[in-house]
Amino acid sequence: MKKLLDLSIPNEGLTLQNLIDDCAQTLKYQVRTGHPHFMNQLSCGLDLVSMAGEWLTATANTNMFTYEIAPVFILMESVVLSKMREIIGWRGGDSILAPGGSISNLYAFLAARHHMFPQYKEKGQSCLSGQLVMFTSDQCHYSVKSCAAVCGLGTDNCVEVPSDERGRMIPRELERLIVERKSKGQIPFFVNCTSGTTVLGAFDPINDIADICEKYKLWLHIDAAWGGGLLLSKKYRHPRLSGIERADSVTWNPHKLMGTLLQCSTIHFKIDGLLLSCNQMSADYLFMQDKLYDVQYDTGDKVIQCGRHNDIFKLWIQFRAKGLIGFEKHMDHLMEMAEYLVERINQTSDKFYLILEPELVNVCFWYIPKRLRSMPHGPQRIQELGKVCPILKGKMMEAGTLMVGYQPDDKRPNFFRSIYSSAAVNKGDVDFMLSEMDRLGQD
Ligand code: ABU
Repeated sequence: MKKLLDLSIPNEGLTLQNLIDDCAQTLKYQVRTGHPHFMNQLSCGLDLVSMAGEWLTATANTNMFTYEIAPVFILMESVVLSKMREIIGWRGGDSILAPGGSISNLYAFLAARHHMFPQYKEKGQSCLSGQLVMFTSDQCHYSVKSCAAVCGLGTDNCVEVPSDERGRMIPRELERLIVERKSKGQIPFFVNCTSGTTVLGAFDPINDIADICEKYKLWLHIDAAWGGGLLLSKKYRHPRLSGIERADSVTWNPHKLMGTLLQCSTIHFKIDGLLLSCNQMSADYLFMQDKLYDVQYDTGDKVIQCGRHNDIFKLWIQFRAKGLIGFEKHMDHLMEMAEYLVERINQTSDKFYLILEPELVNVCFWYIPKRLRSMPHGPQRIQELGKVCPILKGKMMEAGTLMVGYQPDDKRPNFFRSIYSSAAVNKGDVDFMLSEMDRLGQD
């Protein structure tokens, strides 16, 4: 790529034609993540309405910290986030758009600590009588553990709770580990429950985890960055997200299942006012209290950033275009495509091996090349199937016809994980994926 591209910075500015050529080169060599045969990441596809929204956003080119320079967008944010909280099952509360799910999870951590130990903001560690401890499943997104590193707990105090064979947190293990840490004089305060794990797409059992949080008075955060979109589907919301209204905070990324353009991540709180009291620094050059308007609309003082990108217009315009009914159809379509893939894998079980029945659009499987088809399925074949994944993925990338991700987990060597989060994917694309993998993987 370095040989193909001229990325140098010239002394003198280039001509318009040069710039147009630069644009063409850039798109020519960039991976087409909007193509229905891109199934590599949780965010796939290109929603045209949301893309138009991004263009308008760029044209307006404003900062989201004060109402005075972003009045329409600030009001839009308030309406959309309030609707999302209503869909979660809350009345009231507060929310903010953050730069990605990891930062949304960090906001949850900060708000939880502030709520439980309000003096922490001013006094830091000295206000605590022991070591704070947080809990999450061993399948969670790595950003949860990163909160422990970034916020001074240390990753040893982010306790990994074992999960079952489907990748769901085991509640009795959570309780055992809470009791164990308490008996050491430590202070459990935060539990992260994942709704849609990154690799297997598993949903931790919310109600069982919420019962434990209530019993031990712990903050319940739900990382539904990935699975949150299913809140919009009556058919698929339950039982996966049943009990979500019991959470104290919820991360939900529209840039994943909802297909909003990157990036668009939301964090929601049941308690209103917490974001402000936790993060407010009252910078007097931005957040003057004697302004013409109601200064609660200056959202900049609720966040740990100063400048904040406008991520709302592309989501709002998408909601306007689809309506809640359109989004429900979108979710049902994605789930139906994943179900169709499972059906096709089961029909061609000589060539493909389904690892588990998915709860979400993550379908995890192995491709079985000819030489391994007669070998009995067991540890030896699994090792060999794991070795096939990087080779076959390399062939996909060289051919430029398909992109499907692979990874190992704690129970198995490499396996493929295909993702349907693009509304453009249809049954023909699912069939193509299987036939193309078979074509490229023949030898
Ligand atoms: N934030 C998780 C994204 C990982 C993925 O797209 O596979």
